[in-house]
Amino acid sequence: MTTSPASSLTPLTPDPSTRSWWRSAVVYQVYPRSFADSDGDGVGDLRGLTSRLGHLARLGVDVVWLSPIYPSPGSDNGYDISDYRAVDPALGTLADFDEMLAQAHGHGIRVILDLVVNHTSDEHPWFVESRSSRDSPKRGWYWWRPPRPGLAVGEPGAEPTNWESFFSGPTWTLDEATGEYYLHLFHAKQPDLNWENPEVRREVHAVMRWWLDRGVDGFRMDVINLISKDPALPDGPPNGRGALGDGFEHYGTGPRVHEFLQEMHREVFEGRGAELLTVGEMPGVTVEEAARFTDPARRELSMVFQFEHVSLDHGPAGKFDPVPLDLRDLKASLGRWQAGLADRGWNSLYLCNHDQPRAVSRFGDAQRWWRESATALATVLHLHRGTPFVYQGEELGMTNAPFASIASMRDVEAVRHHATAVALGQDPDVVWRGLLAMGRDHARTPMQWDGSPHAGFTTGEPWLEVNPNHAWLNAAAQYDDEASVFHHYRRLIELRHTLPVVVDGDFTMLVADHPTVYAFVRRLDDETLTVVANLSGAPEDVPEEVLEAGAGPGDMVLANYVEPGPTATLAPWEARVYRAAGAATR
Ligand code: TEU
Repeated sequence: MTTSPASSLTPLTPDPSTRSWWRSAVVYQVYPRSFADSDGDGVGDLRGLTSRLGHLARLGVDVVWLSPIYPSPGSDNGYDISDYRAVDPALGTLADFDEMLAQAHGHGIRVILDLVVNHTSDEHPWFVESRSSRDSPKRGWYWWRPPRPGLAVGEPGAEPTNWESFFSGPTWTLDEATGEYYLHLFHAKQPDLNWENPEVRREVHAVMRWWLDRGVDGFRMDVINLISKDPALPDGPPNGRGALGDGFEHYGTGPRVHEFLQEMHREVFEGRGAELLTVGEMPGVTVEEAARFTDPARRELSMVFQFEHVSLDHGPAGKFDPVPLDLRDLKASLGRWQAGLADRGWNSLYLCNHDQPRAVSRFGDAQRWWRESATALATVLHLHRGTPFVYQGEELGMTNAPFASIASMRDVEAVRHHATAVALGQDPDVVWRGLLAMGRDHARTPMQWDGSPHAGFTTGEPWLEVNPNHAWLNAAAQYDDEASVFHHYRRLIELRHTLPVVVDGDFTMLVADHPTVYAFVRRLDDETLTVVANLSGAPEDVPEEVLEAGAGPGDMVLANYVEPGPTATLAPWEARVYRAAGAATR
């Protein structure tokens, strides 16, 4: 674990002059409203985060990514911003932010902010002015269009395109006062900014510089591959839900997105001395496109969040129609991304975040093999080539929550999906089961600090129910247990900070067709790291290919079982990491 005074946030790589520091970093995502509440209003805040920085320092993470902290009406829990240069009063003040930043830097932890600039809140002054009249100077800051030719304002199907929103329903809402529709790929309270307009780009750059001047170390950019739309706004293919269609090909990684990001790099990132961490969240991005976005020579982004591996268990009707995940599909997907960015670009590595169910519930066995599966999954993910992201509570093995009904969920995506699906005649029980498996609220239940009421998250009434299993599943219960999920994550992070092969080693997938064993080799010079994990609830033999590759003769540098079994077999959800230096084992 590396802690350094604020003044010397030195890169962690051996050769800081030529390498990007974030290649050896581990990022921890904080969802502020659910992390730690300091004033008893039931909502997490910045002072609460500051009071818990010691937890992050003990874990050994290098960067904190804060989900949005700006003023917001909260229609999408802060991903609908109404003022880019302030802190939401529910989360604190700019002074609280400055204090948190100084203390994080004091721990040697960098801070990146979530930048949501594909859209604003409809309560942002920019949109209020834009909607005020067709002649508003800010009319061109958003996407406004008249009804589809031949149809009257408000007539069904009069929306300018047939695109369906990520949050159900059309992506256009009629503004009665001006008789035009405005575009919102997400909620109607999240109007899309018009990035074709240079005034918009200039103001976004100014906002970014304002935070960087305050000491921020970079940004995670929300759906940044959606900012360039096909200006012709064509319809997409019908998607079977009424008159709606899939417009993704017309706004996903659109015609000018690389131009906009290279302009952002020139206008905001260059000439800042210390290298920034910039992470582009990119629904639907392909590995080929990601290589272009993250190729350092193109001066766009450090890395991207891709969605391929977290869409493998989506059924024919999408995310809320989950199907069992075949491990071979996961290995093929992650292996493809390892190969695709091996020589150009860089991977981010994640299994959960504020938009995904809890990893141990989704990919592991939270009932029978909770600790073993949480730590096995972490071992596999963290030893891939790329920058790992730990979502708050993942380091404790936090699980999905036992929500009783849609009434106990808060997420706009879930609430709208439930209403839309039931209105379309789908079986409410089936709809609910999909939400209970894949709803985003699972990741937003309050952080479980201890076994006290509300898990030590708040002294008030939490904004979202605390998972009852906090009674035993909490940070305090794990700090003194060296075999805990927390300490396994700490050891994984330590491994990344001490073994160059973890950061710079190549990647070779092994036994790609094995249905339950996940194994791969990392090699750097004459050093070999062999990772093997049994991602099932039944004992498995270690495949011969894996034994030969290095699972066995080398030193076992990490195991998730306190008493690892015999070399040739793996217990349920058992993971091991072997290191062989000197003559390559194969
Ligand atoms: O998420 C974009 C996104 O693709 C996810 O919302 C995902 O598609 C969604 O959960 C449906 O499966 C970003 C933020 O991470 C998310 O929290 C916001 O709701 C969204 O953008 C709009 O800002």
